[in-house]
Amino acid sequence: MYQKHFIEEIKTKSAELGFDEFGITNLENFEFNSSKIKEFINNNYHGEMHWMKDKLEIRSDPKNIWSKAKSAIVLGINYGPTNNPLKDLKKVKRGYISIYSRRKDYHKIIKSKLKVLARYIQKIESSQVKVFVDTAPLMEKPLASSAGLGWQGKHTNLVSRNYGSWLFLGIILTNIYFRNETKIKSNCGTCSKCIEVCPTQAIIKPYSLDARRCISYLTIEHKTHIQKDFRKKIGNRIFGCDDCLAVCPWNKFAKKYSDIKLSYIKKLDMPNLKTFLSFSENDFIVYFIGTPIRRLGYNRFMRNVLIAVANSKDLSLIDYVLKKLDSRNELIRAMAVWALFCLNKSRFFLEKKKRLDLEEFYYVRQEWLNGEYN
Ligand code: B12
Ligand code: SF4
Repeated sequence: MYQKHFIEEIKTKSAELGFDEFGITNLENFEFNSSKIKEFINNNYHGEMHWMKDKLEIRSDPKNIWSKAKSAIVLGINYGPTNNPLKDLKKVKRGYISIYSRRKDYHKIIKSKLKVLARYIQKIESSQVKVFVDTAPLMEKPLASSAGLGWQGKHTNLVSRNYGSWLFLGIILTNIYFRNETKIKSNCGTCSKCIEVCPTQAIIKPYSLDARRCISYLTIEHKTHIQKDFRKKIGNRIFGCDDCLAVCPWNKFAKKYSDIKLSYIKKLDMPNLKTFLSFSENDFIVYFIGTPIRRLGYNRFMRNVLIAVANSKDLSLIDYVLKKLDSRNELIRAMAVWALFCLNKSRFFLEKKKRLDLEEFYYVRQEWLNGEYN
């Protein structure tokens, strides 16, 4: 009875702080998830995210990150968009930034709220707590599912009855033992919209994502060249992808308003590709300061912009692309070659004559050489 009252108090405080979803789970019965993450790593689905492999043992059981942990208090914040983001993908002269990143970095906002809630819990009951958002080796989605916030959809993200697929997650681990609240069973049924919509077929079967194929991974985590097969499918997406979330029928029940929307940054809502092409490294830093895009770094950002430019069919961008052929960074140079090839073949061959013999870098040379066969 006491525990029920205690949980109600934490729930009320979490709502006051702006959290939309709340649940508690103890850390028992995690074996299924441990075996699945091992399978994920064995299949190399993590690609260049070596930190996932390096911390596999810790990540595979929440008790490994903190041996005293007995339960997880799981919080969710709705970041559902007011419009259907799939429509933005048709605006090919503009860059698509995924919905979660069109705002101040959510990590900081959620972490500060978690800390306030953690201190509140400690005031009620003397206990130890640790807070986590995203970056620690902890499997947040399975914890959210077992705390009753929703279920892991076939796209692998957590789906909530109240907010659909648009929820950020945050975790407080505590040494207090809680009995488990009711877990929600999967409500995906026969639906497979997220699997079908994925442009790169990254969801290779229900509940299983090969991150190496995921546009979110390719544009955010992948540090080197992006394979040619994926470039057209990336379209105008320059940071992340929302297709599998946006198509989920459970979004129609999603409530729209959330506290985190207060930090929405209007200029990140479908900005012009032309503006970005003329950015210097310093312009990039100033423009994206305090947003998740800043962490991408200038070179990868420009790599992504040039892929979107290649797909834009906007011939007015050619002069900007030509300038990028002189970039000192080979990642940028390579994608400038590709963009030129896509926008204007005759100019491509003209530039190739002048530049190929002078080019030292293997990947850039490949772009000049392979262009002919596309
Ligand atoms: C690595 C990572 C990525 C990688 C890999 C994604 C992935 N699906 O693994 C990449 C870069 C691709 C990525 C992309 C995105 N991410 Co991300 N990411 C993470 C991170 C850091 C770890 C995820 C992880 O552990 N993956 C490993 C796999 C093996 O675990 P899993 O996905 O839970 O897999 C389970 C299922 O496969 C399941 N399973 C397998 N078979 C079966 C069968 C059945 C029947 C069932 C029920 C389950 C099941 O078992 C596995 C273990 O439970 C988390 C934060 C965190 N610390 O947890 C954020 C996190 C998952 N990302 C998040 C977000 C928002 C995104 C993006 C939407 C961002 C964007 N717009 O671009 C996309 C979504 C892409 C997608 N469809 O997953 C949110 C998701 C919130 C939510 N509502 O679920 C998180 C939780 C961050 C946060 N704190 O809010 N991400
Ligand atoms: S789109 Fe369909 S299959 Fe995918 S998560 Fe939503 S309900 Fe489940």
